[in-house]
Amino acid sequence: MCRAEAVDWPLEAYVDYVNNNHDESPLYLFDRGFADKMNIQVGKDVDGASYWPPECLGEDLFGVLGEQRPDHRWMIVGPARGGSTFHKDPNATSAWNGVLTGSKYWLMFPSGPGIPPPPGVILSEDSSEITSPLSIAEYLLSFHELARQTPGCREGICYAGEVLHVPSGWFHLVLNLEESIAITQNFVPRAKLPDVLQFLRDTPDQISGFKDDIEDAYSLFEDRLKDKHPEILSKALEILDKRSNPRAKWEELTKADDDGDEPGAFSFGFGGDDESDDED
Ligand SMILES: O=C(O)CCC(=O)C(=O)O
Ligand SMILES: [Fe+2]
Repeated sequence: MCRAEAVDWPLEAYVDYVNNNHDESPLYLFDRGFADKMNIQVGKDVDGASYWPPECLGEDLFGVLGEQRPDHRWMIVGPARGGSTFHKDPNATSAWNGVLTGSKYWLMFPSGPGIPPPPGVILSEDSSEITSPLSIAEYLLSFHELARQTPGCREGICYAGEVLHVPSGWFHLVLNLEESIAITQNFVPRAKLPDVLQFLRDTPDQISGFKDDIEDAYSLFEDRLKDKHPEILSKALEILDKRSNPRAKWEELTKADDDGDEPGAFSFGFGGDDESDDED
């Protein structure tokens, strides 16, 4: 059986559907259990592994959660015209998406404080809901031109053998240009740890993909990091602290330095140990 949207189908039935449908928005297969079902081993150090995450993307700090990590990998299969409407990936994770067969068109926008959502995408007040009532085809017909002229817009096509990085927080829309099979995996790189911690801590009602018995994902993640990567954790918490308390950042920039300036004397924070590595 495989999972296509809300329905479990025998794989043959889905393949039959892919080969014979003319739907404008075809059902998309998104199966998180594919590795077990197909007996595929994943991971560079795993015997007989079929694939592993691209090493250039760095570590995956959700790895500290072991079996308790939220859902993080999917096989994605669908016919031409299928795809994903605008969304951000869950829990402020980053992702990579490797195309095995076919090709996909990507339309992406960075996000950050003060950056509005892409044209035609409306967020609820707390940003928890994305209202994009249009199908991919309707979106592209009505908003594609405007989207392409919007600052920050990135677009491109990935063909078989190519892998795309989706940075944490970026909006993306994906369209299969032909029948495609892809594998995607979500991860937490060090540079985005503050974002993930902030998401888990401040928007617990938006957390998704954890098993039901995990009630406090933030504390679980923080405890595991404290145990396994205490320095990475404390650096991330320091960045978070400055974000939630801009005054602390200002005081750091203006505090007396060690070479005898008067307390309160202004000094520029160049070369300081600030958020400068909170970037990709
Ligand atoms: O349709 C695709 O391949 C993109 C999937 C995606 O964005 C996701 O899994 O979050
Ligand atoms: Fe995504």
